Amino acid sequence: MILALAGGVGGARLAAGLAQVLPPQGLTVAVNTGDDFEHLGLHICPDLDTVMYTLAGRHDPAQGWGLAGETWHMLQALQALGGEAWFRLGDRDLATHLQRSQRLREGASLSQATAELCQAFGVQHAVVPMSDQPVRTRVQTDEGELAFQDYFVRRRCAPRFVGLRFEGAEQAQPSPGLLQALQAPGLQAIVVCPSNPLLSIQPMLAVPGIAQALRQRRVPLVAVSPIVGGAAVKGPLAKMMMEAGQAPSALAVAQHYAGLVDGLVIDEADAALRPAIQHLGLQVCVTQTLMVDADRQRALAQAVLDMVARR
Ligand code: FO1
Repeated sequence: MILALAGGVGGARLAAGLAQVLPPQGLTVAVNTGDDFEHLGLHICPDLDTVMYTLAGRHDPAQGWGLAGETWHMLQALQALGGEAWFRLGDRDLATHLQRSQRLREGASLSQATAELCQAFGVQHAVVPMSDQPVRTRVQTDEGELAFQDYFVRRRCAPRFVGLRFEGAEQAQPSPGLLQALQAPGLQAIVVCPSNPLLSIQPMLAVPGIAQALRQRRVPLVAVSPIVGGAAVKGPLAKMMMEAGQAPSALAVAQHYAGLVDGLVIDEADAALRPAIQHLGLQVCVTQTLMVDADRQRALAQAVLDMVARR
C-alpha cells in the first residue's frame, strides 16, 4: 500500500499516475485542505476536488482544476447581480460544492462527504482530506496577511510573499483515513507528490499528528520535485521561493525536504544537481517528470515505485 500526499494540479497528476499502476486498495491519496474556504455560503475544497476530478478523468486538462466541458451560467448571472465572481465556480462544479456543503450541514465529516463524492464520481482509490478539522492557510505578504484564495486567486499571487500561517493546524488531527494509511501494516512507502512544498505540503506537516507519524514511519518517504530547470511546473512556487530569498531549483527543494524525505525524484533537465542532492544524504532518481499526458503520469508513478522498491 502506498500513501501519497498531494495538493494542487501536480499532486493530482501524480496521484492519477499512481492510480493507473496500483489497485484501488493499494493507494491512499491524502490531500491538502489548507486551501479550503467558505465562499458564497459553500464549503469549497479546491485540492480535494482537483484530485477527485483528475482521478475520475473528469478534470479540465487545460486549467488543471475544475471540470471538463464546464459552463458558466451561474457565475455570469451572479456577476449581473453584482455578486462576487472573482472565484470562478462552474455550473457543474457548483453541484459538488452544494452537495458537500449540504452533507457537512447534516453532520457528515469532511472525510465522509469526500468519500461519498468520490464514489459518485467513480473514483475507486481512497482520497482523504488531511484532516476533518478546519486548517486555513494564511499568506503573510508585504501587504499584510491574506486568506489563501485571496492571495492565490483574487490577487493572483501579486503581493510579495513573506511567510505562512496555518490557522487551526495545532488543534487539528489527521483524518481517520490518513491515520489508517499511516498505521497500516501493509504500508510500503510514502510519496510526496510534485505539489507546492510551501502551499500544499507544509499545511499537512503543520498538523502535529501528521508530522509525528511521518517522523516515526518505518517505510521510505520519497518526494518528486515540482521545480524543473529552475522554474515551477505550474503555479507561484518559483516566485515565492525567490521572494523568500531562495533561488528556485530542485536542489532548493531537496534542502527544503532534507530531514523529512529519504529520496528525491528530479527531472532529466536537473541531472547535474544529482551529486549536490546526494550530498544532503538523499537518494536521487533522475527521470522525465513533466506529466504532459496519462502515459507520462503512469511512467513517473512507476519510476517512483521502482525507486522505493530498490531501497
Ligand atoms: N484557480 C484560479 O486561479 N481561479 C479560479 O477562479 C479558481 C476557481 C476554482 C474553483 C473551484 C476549484 O476547485 C478550484 C478553483 N481554482 C481556481 C483553483 C484553486 O484556487 C487552486 O488551484 C488551489 O487552491 C491551489 O492548489
